[in-house]
Amino acid sequence: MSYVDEVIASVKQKNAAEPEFIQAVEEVLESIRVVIESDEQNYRDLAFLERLVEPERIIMFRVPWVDDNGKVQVNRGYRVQFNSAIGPYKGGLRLHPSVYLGIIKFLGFEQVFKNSLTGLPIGGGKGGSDFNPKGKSDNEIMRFCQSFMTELYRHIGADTDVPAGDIGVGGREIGFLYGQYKRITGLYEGVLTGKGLTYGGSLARTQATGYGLLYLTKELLKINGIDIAGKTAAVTGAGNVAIYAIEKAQQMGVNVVTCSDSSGWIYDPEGIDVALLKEVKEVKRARLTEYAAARKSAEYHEGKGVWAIKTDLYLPCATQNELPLEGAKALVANGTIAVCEGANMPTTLDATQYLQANGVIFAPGKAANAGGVATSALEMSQNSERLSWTFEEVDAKLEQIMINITHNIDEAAKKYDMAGNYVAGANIAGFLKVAEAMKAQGVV
Ligand code: NDP
Ligand code: 2IT
Repeated sequence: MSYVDEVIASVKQKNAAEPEFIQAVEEVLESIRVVIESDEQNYRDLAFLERLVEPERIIMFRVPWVDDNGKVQVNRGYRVQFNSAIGPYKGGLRLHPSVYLGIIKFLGFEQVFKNSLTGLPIGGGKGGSDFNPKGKSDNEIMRFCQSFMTELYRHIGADTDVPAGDIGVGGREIGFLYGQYKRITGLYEGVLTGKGLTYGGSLARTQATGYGLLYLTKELLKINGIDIAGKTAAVTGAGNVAIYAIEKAQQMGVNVVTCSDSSGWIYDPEGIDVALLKEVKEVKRARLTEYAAARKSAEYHEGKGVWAIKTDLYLPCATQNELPLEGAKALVANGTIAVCEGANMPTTLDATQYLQANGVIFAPGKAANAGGVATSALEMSQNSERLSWTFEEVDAKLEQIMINITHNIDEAAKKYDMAGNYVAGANIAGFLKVAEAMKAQGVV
């Protein structure tokens, strides 16, 4: 059996109850097969892939807190410190009832290659909890965050591990987490990113993932001889990534006609009203039914199915495995030009293969959504030098980083005779830097 196949088999056996982690590993290892097989004995002697797929450290802990009725609640907290070969662990915290170890491991594994692609010195990690923020009061959120940090603080630091936001963690949660870290340690340091602007946050971090997605999408279309202006797009999700993807797409002259949340989705042929969407989601923290109620041109549909709408671009920005094979078939039938992932692993493996086999330009999340973590790294730089850059300065750096990523994944795919396969390009380009650093640092 080839070395890659052996390691895939062993990952499946050892992590049988973690399908998302297996999915992420299988995709990466299949892509880098060509690199590994060019020097198989050496990689095998170094047990290189076994080390790549094993987190450096997994931290799991109890998070007890008291709800508004005085009842004690207990959640499970996680931090997976996956790989520190090229920098301190860096990656978000997710608060969602679906969180279990397999989700955090898949996200941490993806983060290793994504962070490498940014060209900045950040390793990969991820954390979170099965806590459900929906319907909780601000005080309940604060008590949860304080309890979570009361354990997490001892494992993180500005030069060791720097968490940030992800699903269910935005500015409010980062503020509560930061306050508790500072209270316990007495340190005023860049231990978290996505902070508020009055206490060390970076301008443009809020917008960065969504804006970055569009910078990459525009450049990728350009490489393929297509102008983004005048195109139509479907976006899924209605959170941080989706909102700022819609905003930037509109600035580029794209008509975005959909968005969604976990209850249903909006079709608004006149174009999503971003100001209204921000009011509903960022201010009221309400459901999309409120958007539909306030907007005449909008239709509301229960459940899933955004892929039924015919558009040129499809930008999934909600969660993992939201786009199944059935959706990919609908997109191909509708003549979709490109699918660029704002979320982490939103497309199932069979759907990805179907899209690629049918000529759809496909940008994987680890490249397309890297603008968020890249701007987090810019926030770390600003914290280290105790200065803040202007919005324009950060945004210009973000745009250049996304353009560089686009060309790097394109060139890596070409170099390994897989022109146009940006999944392979991203995995190979991300892997090579991590691999070189790991080899240089010996068996650790
Ligand atoms: P938010 O919490 O701000 O928004 C998440 C959105 O996705 C909400 O509209 C939510 O709906 C929907 N959603 C979440 N879970 C599900 C689910 N199981 N089924 C259907 N819809 C769901 O998170 P973000 O916008 O920050 O994150 C979105 C995606 O982007 C995630 O995959 C995240 O990992 C990824 N990402 C985020 C980055 C960031 O900087 N924030 C950076 C890079 C990637 P509802 O409110 O109803 O739950
Ligand atoms: O998936 C991701 O890249 C994020 N949630 C952002 C991580 C970060 O450290 O900014």
